[in-house]
Amino acid sequence: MSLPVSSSLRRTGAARRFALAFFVLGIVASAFAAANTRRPNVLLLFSDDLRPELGCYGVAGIQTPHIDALARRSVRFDRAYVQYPLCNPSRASLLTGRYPTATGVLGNTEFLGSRHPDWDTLPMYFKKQGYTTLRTGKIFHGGFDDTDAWHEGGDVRPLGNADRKGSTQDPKRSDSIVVLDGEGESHADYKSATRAIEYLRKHGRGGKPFFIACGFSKPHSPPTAPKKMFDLYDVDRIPLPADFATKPSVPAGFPERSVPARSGDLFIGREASEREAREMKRAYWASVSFVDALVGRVMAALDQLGLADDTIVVFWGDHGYHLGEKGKWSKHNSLWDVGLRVPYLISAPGVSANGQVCARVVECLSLYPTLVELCGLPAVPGQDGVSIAALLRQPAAPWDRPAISVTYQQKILGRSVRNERWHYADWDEGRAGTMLIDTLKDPGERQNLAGDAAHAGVVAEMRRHLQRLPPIHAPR
Ligand SMILES: [Ca+2]
Repeated sequence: MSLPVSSSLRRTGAARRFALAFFVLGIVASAFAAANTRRPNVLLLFSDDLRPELGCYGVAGIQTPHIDALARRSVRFDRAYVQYPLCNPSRASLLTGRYPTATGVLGNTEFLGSRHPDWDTLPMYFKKQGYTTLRTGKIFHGGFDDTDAWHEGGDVRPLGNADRKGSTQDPKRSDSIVVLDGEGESHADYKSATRAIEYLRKHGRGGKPFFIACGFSKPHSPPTAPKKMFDLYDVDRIPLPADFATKPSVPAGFPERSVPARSGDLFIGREASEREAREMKRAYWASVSFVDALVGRVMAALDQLGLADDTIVVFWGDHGYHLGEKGKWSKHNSLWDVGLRVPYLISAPGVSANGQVCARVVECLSLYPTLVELCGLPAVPGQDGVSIAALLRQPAAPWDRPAISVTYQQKILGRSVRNERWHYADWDEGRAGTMLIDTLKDPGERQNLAGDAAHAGVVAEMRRHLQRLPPIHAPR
């Protein structure tokens, strides 16, 4: 009677020894695997006030060979929309994965950190997850920084990690054109690229993966570039938009609020003749080509150091921009397509369908959860953005999540919702105007269909999507 028990015990003992051996082997194997499957590095390249004015986005005549080359090794999102057409709110949204109404950062004077000290910004989260986090140039809005999020490059003397009063912009300076010598070595953006390259050399093969964020301040006003970049373009061949006007002009049938009366960056408080407009747009193009050359320097270093296969690269513009469309020369409070649509390239080696174009509408607050998924990190709860990693694998996969964007001016909330066909916007929930555009038939956004009874169902559907917009966060 005892034999079976004994036998059973012996078997159990053997099983235990096996299990122990497998357990030990498992630990060794997973440690080995961990050593050989280091998390991917991340390289973020931001450009300030850059709409998709790039060769890879189909703009004829502009010269952006390096960003075009990056697009060929990325998925290029053709319909990527920011959540607010202004630096600080757009960046605060992207760097938290939350809508601007949730961040409460709705202008250039509010500091994210004072509103949500408990949230981990994108670099802070990667730092906590074991990354070496390195900043150079403009990532948060100028003067604001999540100082503690960076191992190196955090702004040790932030102008104000507190809300600011009033604007610091000098209209006269903003409105001028700046020509640099040589390759633009004297400019802060050139130095930002140099520092990013130094980070790659120093940390590229370190014990920990790196998270490098390199933010260029151009083509933000004043348009600035080396002379050689201006020489790329003949001013007489610079195209102006079909709805060019010499001053901000609300198209017939659209709400007054859709085009603010004053441009905020260029031609501030003055009219633009066609000649001046072409010269200014040429300067913007030169400034874009300057950024393109700097992107080329950083990418060349990434390749030369043999880091490209281990590094996710993202290229992003922080909001759209009017270059004379509807007579406007800035981004401020624009819910138009040109105000919200941006370049958005993601290159994830081994994952993304590189070289393909994704025509799905995506929101830029997708970046944080997307990087978290691509790097195999634990998901962050409470975010509004969702990962678009699935679209990196299959750019044509079904996707039904329209892009929501907002503005907030004179205590009136403007809201935009955009899908692959329709673009709807309203102000003060419609009390201060609505607009509906069939973007497939009217890409230049010239005809407002919001009042057309035949489109009442579309309006209702688009408004329904706005229900997921959180209420405006009030500071404590
Ligand atoms: Ca900006």
